[in-house]
Amino acid sequence: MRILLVNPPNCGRSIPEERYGIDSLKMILRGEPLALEALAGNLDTHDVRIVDLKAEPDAFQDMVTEFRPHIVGITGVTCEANTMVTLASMAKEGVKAHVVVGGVHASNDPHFFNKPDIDYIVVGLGKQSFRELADAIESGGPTDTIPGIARTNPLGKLSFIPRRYSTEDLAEEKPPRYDLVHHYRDEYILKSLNLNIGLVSTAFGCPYRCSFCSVRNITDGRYMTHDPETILRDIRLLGDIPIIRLVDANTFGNITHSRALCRKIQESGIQKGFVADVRSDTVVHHPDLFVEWKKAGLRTVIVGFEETDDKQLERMGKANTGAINSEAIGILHDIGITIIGDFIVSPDYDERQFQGLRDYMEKNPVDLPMLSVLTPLPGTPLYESMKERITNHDLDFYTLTNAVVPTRMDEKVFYENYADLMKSGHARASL
Ligand code: B12
Repeated sequence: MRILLVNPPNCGRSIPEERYGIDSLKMILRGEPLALEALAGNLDTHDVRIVDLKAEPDAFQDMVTEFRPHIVGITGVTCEANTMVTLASMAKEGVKAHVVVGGVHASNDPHFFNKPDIDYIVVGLGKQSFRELADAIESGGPTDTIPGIARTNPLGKLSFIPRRYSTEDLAEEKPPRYDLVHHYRDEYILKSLNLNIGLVSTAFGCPYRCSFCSVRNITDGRYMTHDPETILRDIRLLGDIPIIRLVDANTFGNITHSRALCRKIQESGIQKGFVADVRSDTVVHHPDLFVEWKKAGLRTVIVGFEETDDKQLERMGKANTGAINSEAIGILHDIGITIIGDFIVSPDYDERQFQGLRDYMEKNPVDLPMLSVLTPLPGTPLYESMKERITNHDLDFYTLTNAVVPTRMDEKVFYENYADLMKSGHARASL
């Protein structure tokens, strides 16, 4: 069967830009669609293509007309969900393909996609389940008994058999089809260094339960790792690309695995610059691991500091403290690993709290601070606790740079503070 996998274009709307002309917050981000490459890897008996609309925004219609896919699979995060539905309608109009959606939003809020132009919703890890679905469609077998896959039922309720995710769902023996995006490679650049960047998965899910995070539902709370040999294979498949982003929600969630992977990379002689997500308490409890990883090529870590105040961290279920965050910054500076620090600004912030964050960032400088606005993403515990307060339900605004509940401060002043803080952080950026 011909299967077309679709990465939506950069989408999302910006309140600060639309209402107040503050255009410095809108993010245009690009990276290869690893989810689609991974899915394609396990569809090896089918004819698969990937269209990346972030790299080539107008290519969808022509690709559908020319390739005439039997199945169109669309991925997407929450701010892309409306666009995914539009793409589904365009696919149905064009070729009457079976339309399948999957990814972060589908895993967290499958009911959103229970719509006429969508046929199947894949919840959670899809490398194995999508393969089962494609094979069933091809053979005319039953498609409503595959765990983790919902057949849409727009006039009624959505029901499906939950999937018990296991390492089988990782289908490790089938590598991602990096070759399918070869023609987009020049678009996948780490802007600050003007270097090509490639994505590799080492782990899925996360052992922690932060209330704002939507990674949990992708594995139903399980944390699973790829075998170090699989990871080495994937790094090698990316050829001479100098920077490798390990895309996991938590690359160092299993210390034994992290040590084994680090050793393997060192022994292999692979010379790359690695970027990975890490918790600050992992750095504080295992500084020697980061000394070794630095030798293996780890140049930058992305750390979710989130908040400066312990009570707020506790409310977020972060299981961490401000003191540990500060200690980790010191350790990483000493080792010489650069830090991208994620902080979350609450719509409830007042002048004093903005100033508190400004002061914290002065005292504990990171190389690139990234600030997002606390957003109750559907499917998360945070959503359940904030849903009564939400006044903006248009998912186009769920980019993590908009307040979807009323701000405590005057809205314009809130965004001015937010933009100002981001700007001053970026002015000193030194990645
Ligand atoms: C790499 C990445 C990106 C890249 C590339 C994404 C792309 N497709 O082009 C870039 C840099 C472009 C990006 C952009 C953004 N991202 Co991003 N990104 C990630 C990251 C780090 C890894 C995703 C990944 O590749 N995982 C590896 C693959 C193999 O796993 P997977 O995606 O889960 O895919 C599996 C299943 O979900 C499923 N599946 C996925 N898609 C499909 C499709 C079909 C048809 C099927 C059947 C199955 C299926 O099967 C896959 C294999 O098992 C995640 C964090 C994380 N660790 O998940 C955040 C994450 C997905 N991003 C996030 C966000 C918010 C954004 C941005 C809005 C920017 C921001 N403010 O952070 C923008 C959105 C773009 C836009 N403006 O329109 C959030 C999403 C939260 C949400 N609910 O919306 C995440 C979870 C991080 C976070 N902050 O919590 N991102």
